[in-house]
Amino acid sequence: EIPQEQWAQVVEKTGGPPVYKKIPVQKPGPDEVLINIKYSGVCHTDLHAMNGDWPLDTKMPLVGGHEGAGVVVAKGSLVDNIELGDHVGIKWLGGSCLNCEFCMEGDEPLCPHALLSGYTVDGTFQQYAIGKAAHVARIPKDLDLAAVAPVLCAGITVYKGLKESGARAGQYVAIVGAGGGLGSLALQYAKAMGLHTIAIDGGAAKGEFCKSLGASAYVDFTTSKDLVADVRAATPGNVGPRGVLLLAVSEGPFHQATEYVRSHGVVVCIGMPAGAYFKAPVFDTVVRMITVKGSYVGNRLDTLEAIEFFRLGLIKAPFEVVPLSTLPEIFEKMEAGKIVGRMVVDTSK
Ligand code: 8ID
Ligand code: ZN
Repeated sequence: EIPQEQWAQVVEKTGGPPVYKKIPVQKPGPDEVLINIKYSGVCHTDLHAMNGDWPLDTKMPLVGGHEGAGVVVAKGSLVDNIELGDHVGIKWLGGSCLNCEFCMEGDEPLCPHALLSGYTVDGTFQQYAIGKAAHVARIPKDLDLAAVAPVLCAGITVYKGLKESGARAGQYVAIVGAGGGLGSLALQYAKAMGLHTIAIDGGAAKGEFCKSLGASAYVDFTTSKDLVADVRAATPGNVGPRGVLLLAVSEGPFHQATEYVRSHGVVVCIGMPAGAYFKAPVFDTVVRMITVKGSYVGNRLDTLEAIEFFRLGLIKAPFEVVPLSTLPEIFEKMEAGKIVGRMVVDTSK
């Protein structure tokens, strides 16, 4: 029984706050499914979207959210590979044309016609969300939907970022913003991939948390007197990490990364602080052969692989489940950098 109306968190103007209210349930188009979202992770991107931080407009009013896990309750006439009752997830990349050069190459996040869940189309901070059948993530039925939700953006993104770093088993990677949502999953994926991690974040609580997730060292940016030296000192021979995953929502760490990354290492930009620029010294970049690159979510195969790591029990990053109605408070805690790991909302409350 699909209701006519449902609860949702709706951003009605840039800057927010989101308004908890009843809105109509949409009907799926021919190539779409309607999903009863049970749980959704809350990503810092949702806060950037509400605040209008980026040079890309959101739809407005907007239902945010792009880490939604739930059950298919209706489908369009062209959908023949998904059944009612299947468990699926809505991720950041809601849809793409599947015909352009980027889609053909498996780079669908780069598709010029990409639909962005919770940004250019309504997302998962509602009880019933629409997903394109070609792009929803398949979730095996025995998985806990609350626990798997953060994998749908944070997990896919950091798994892809670690692959883009080129680091191999036995090598060191620095995870900047390691105590946050993406960071806590990055520590777990890195460990599962055989990589050693140096966690960088602020405060003792996040330090203990990062260590509990397997970080070989923790550097506290709020107390370190020489962060570059401390990060290097955490690698054998003080040469610095092979890869750096920049997940912090702050510009400063981007510049530090080019200083401590190992020569011939790779700096991967993932966090997107508002209005930030990345400045790297040309001399060092050349003579130390440093690579700087961006990494943007992941494709459908990255999605499948990231979920498979989770299914195998290799990813257990802590999360806290709270009612969907409390989203404004989650955003306040996030803004203050006070969330350890990921918050997941239960759409039934
Ligand atoms: O595809 C992508 N590239 C992608 C996908 C998903 C998310 C990018 N993102 C972006 C988000 O939009 C956001 O800008 O990644 C960033 C991190 O998202 P998140 O993990 O959801 O945010 P969080 O949970 O708030 O964690 C951020 C952490 O950074 C730490 C904070 O303490 C927090 O733990 N941090 C900050 I702020 N400044 C720091 C610093 N100077 C820092 N850690 C180390 N050094
Ligand atoms: Zn996200």
